[in-house]
Amino acid sequence: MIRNNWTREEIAKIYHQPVLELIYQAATIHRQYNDPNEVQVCTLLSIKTGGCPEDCAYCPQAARYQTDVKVEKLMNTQEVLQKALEAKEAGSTRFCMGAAWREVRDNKDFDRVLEMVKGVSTMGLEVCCTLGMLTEEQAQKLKDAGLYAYNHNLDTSEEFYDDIISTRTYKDRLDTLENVSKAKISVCSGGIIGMGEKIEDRIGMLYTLATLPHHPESVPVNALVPVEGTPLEDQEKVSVWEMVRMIATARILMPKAMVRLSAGRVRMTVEEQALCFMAGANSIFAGDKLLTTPNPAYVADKEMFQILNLVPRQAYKNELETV
Ligand code: SAM
Ligand code: DTB
Ligand code: SF4
Repeated sequence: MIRNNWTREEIAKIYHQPVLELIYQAATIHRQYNDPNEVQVCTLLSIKTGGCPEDCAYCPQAARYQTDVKVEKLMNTQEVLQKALEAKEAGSTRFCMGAAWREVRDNKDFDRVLEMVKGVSTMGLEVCCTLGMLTEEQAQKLKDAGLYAYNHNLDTSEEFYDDIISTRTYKDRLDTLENVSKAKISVCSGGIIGMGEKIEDRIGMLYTLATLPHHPESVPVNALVPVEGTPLEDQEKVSVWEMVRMIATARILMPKAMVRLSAGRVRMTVEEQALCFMAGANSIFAGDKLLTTPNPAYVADKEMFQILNLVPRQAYKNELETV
């Protein structure tokens, strides 16, 4: 049964179970709704890097922090389409283009992004974008160009949000998600752990996601990648058990969502990632770079799929199942 009326108390109870019980419960629910051997392989590309006016404390692309990220203007459409083709040939079924923007503006750059979306969608890949805040009209334009999904993370709980970002509000984030939904674009929204938040904040974020009118179709769970020069550069690594609890709880609350084991895999062993898949994660980002930070190499992930007997998930599977 899919529920949108979870309470924080219920979520806390799920989250705080003995960890093996939690994994078992999540794994059981996972099997009822998804093929547990299937993991979607996605590729990220930063189409416009760095120089962002926002102050997200975790982000190496914020202009105000001194990091190693080199500012680059919006890529050419042809170059992006070439990258998408390479991703497809390497086995990805979803291609996500990220821009270090506060929000989309109605200008030539946006027109170019619409061109990219058109091109990638004709390749049969699930096309996703993450471009910052969107209006309803902009969401509709993206939809018309063939956009399948839009990523816009809540990042953390409403209460902790102000400690991480001051240049926009939690409500702004939720408004963008609503605009995306209204345009009938698949919603991808999750967050980051390891930023110094309390467990209640993790529960708070899951509460907001799981009580939206419709659960996001996709929920990325990121472990903070601490980057030198950002305010969070010295944050300690989160334990794999914290990742597992977060993934398992997301899986139990939102049984049909794609739960994505996102940033942070470079610091995890195959055994640790296996626990995450057991707990209900069913997607990874592949390729040796996320947007600006390192990620495991294709060959390492290929080997992991072989060891764990995982099979890559086909594109648009949800759509195919509902027709
Ligand atoms: N600028 C757009 C925005 O903020 O919505 C899109 C790109 S932004 C880089 C996409 C997401 O990446 C952020 O919401 C955040 O959750 C994640 N992210 C950024 N830096 C990260 C880091 N150092 N570690 C983990 N996740 C990170
Ligand atoms: C998400 O939740 N994680 C991905 C994707 N959505 C866009 C991005 C992770 C970025 C990690 C930091 C970097 O590589 O710049
Ligand atoms: Fe800009 Fe997005 Fe990074 Fe925030 S997360 S600084 S909005 S690129």
